[in-house]
Amino acid sequence: MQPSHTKLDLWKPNYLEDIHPGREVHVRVPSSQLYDTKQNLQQKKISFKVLINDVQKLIDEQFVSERRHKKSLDSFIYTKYHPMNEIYEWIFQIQEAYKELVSLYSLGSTYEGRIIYYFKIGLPSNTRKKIIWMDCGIHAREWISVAFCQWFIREILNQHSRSTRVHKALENIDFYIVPVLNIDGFIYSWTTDRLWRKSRSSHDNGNCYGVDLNRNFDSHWGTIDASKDCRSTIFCGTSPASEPEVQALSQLVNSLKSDIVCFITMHSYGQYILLPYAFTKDLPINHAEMLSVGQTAASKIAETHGAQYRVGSASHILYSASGSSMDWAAEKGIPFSYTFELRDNGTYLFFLPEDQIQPTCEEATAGILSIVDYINENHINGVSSVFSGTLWINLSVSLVIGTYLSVQ
Ligand code: 0X9
Ligand code: ZN
Ligand code: ZN
Repeated sequence: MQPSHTKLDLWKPNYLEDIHPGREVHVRVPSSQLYDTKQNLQQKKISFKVLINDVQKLIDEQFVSERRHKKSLDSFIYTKYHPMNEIYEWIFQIQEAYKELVSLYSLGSTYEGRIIYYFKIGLPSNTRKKIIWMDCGIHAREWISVAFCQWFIREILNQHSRSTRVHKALENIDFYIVPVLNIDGFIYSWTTDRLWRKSRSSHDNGNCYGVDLNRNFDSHWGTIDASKDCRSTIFCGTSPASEPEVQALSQLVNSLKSDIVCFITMHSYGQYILLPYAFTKDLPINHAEMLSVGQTAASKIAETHGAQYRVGSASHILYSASGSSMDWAAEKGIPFSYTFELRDNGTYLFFLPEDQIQPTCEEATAGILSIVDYINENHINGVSSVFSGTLWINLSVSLVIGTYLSVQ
């Protein structure tokens, strides 16, 4: 028999050089070569087994079953972690299902060219609205952060018609929410390395990958708790905003700056509500107010399922770090800027079990909605008219009465 010289498709191992005596080899054989190949192997006394009879059939079946199982938004499970393709699908379904409240925009592209989407969520208004910013998934392995953005978005969209509190917020405020910022890293944490933290940009001629996007912002860039070594997990990049993901976020936030009242970035783990500054022990001028609003949020969190969150300036209660988005936002003059470090407190670390997604998201939603309430009532809702006309008179009357009663 003539040996055939058809190229076979090697599946395992990947390289011919890695084929060794005594080890299994998986190979795809074209049907036209099947007879010859079998004869060949038998002659050389190489034992073999057919693993898959018809590869194409299997691919076709999977394709059909995947399409058949394409899930509706109603059946989306918020208490599970979802890979990026499912999150993209979810993003488009949310846009379709809540057209009156939601607009979907592109923030820009990741290093590997994926579109970073953000939602603008709010009710139409004649006056210029204030903005609350939220981003999730800046660190790849912090999966609960990504699950939280999805949960929070569903919550405000569902509650809009049920709760006057959420409805009021959506009248005065537009939420700008980025469900996953570091998409390349997030995907890499699903496919290759569950503990990946950074983005996936290539450095040192492809010898190392990724930048810690929370060290890449233009706030004391590259000074404290940041590395210039691309192998480090806290590599801060080659210059401030060297990364496309950070550039994209910075550009949008800069253009909206005067309307953003609150900037929240979601992380895990440790159970903290962190305040600026992360870089220095100095505090922003409105620190006391930001702290008390944060403390109220922590008490709402504790009321929900008992979880204890610590509140304070990042460099006071955690550690100092340069290049964080929280400091960058605060330095821009955005009045409220927080970093949330979600559950847990050191048991499961980045592997927070799925049965904790619901309590984690419920309590964090309660905390964040208390911040939203506070801002809406004290910094937006008719604040400029409080001291005008009748309101001022009512206020002075009640003050007088109060004084009178207390004198008695
Ligand atoms: O180090 C970070 O970027 C954040 N913590 S995480 O574990 N999610 O990576 C904290 C950022 C806030 N700043 C400081 N703690 N300095
Ligand atoms: Zn409505
Ligand atoms: Zn983080």
